[in-house]
Amino acid sequence: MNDQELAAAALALLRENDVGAFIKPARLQYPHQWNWDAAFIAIGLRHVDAELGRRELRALLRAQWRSGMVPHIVYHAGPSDYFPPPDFWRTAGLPHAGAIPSSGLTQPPMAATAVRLLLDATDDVAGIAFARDAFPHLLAWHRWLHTARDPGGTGLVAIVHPWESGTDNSPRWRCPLAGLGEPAPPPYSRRDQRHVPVDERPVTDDYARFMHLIGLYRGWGWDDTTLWARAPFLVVDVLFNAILLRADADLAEIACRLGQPRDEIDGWRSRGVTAFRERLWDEERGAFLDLDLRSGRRPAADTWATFASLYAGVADPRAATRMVDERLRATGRYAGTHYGLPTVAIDDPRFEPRRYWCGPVWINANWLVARGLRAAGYHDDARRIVDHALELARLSGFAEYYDPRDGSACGARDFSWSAALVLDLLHDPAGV
Ligand code: 2M8
Repeated sequence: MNDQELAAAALALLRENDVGAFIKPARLQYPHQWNWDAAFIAIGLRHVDAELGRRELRALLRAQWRSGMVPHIVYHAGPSDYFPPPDFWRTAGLPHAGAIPSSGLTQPPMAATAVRLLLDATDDVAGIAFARDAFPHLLAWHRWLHTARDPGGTGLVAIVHPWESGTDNSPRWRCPLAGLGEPAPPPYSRRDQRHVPVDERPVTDDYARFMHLIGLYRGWGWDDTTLWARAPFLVVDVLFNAILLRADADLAEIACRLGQPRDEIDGWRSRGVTAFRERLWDEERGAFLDLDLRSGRRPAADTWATFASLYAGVADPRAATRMVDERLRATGRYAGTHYGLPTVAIDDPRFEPRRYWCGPVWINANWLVARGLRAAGYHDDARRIVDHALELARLSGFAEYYDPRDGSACGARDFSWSAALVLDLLHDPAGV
């Protein structure tokens, strides 16, 4: 398949997954709208159908809560056969919630970056009008993140559930989840293993803990102050904060282009960058690591999240060199599998090549890390990771994730952000 055919197949998949109001992440597995999926989808669409990309983000931002939070799942068309259904969350009617049924959690804030990239691609009248409409929503969301999730103004925000990280069952969450003790979830019945093999999805115990946390939080009415004070899972996630810091920079750029003040946003970013370097770098391990605010511990697992610091532009040259030399290029760690970039180091005892966020290659991870490497001057490494993403799509289609040993497809087979980001990589190789 040449580049043109691959791009055509990617666009065709996005059109197939278009349900009218938004593009679903996958045909059977994910029938609703997800937060960071919407941003990745818009990023790819900016090259071929910017208006469809804008529609995607408009639909997401319509679901914003009165508090400013933008939820992680939006049920535009009510329930489906996806679990959890909208009423499981008990968010309806809450004074700080939004008008559209949604989950009570958020997800990595990619949307400001998507709006900025859309604006870069199309700064015509429609493009500017869209950015002008989106800006106050994005500002309110970032403000919510920097206050409700960082009440002390430390510069780093915390997540309250693994689903907020987007990397749901990453081994990074083993310790904080173990800290919950024996899970006591509300009654539930999983439906995520009907279309995807069981060993490619989160294990039963992880899922019980995910539900346990939702049960607690819905009992607290998703109140931000209570969550901050009592959530048993409260973690400063390296990946989430890296995405936020990059998005803060993009939001400041949007403000500038729209003639809006940017001081508040610049303040978030500069506090965040300093805190990220001071509090998340682990000198002994040579990596940026999450911080569990309840136990004060760092994860034992070695995952791709450390490389997100390059994407955020927060890793100084010394940290970047260590991460690249000791990890990214090290055979048996992140190098040496047939296809990169594994999401967990191969020599980590928690590495599982086909299980979801425990090791498989994900196109969005490659996209983020390649952009970061490029920005830090590692052009050849960036190119290698981009080439792997494109090869995987050619070999196994737009899968949700891929086995790094042989490139075979895992998870859902018709996954929108894989298609959208392949489109982006094909159209904007210089972007990475
Ligand atoms: C996955 O998460 C959902 C729950 O939010 C699930 O497993 O049902 C994650 O990969 C997440 O990052 C992604 O946004 C979502 C939809 O693609 O699926």
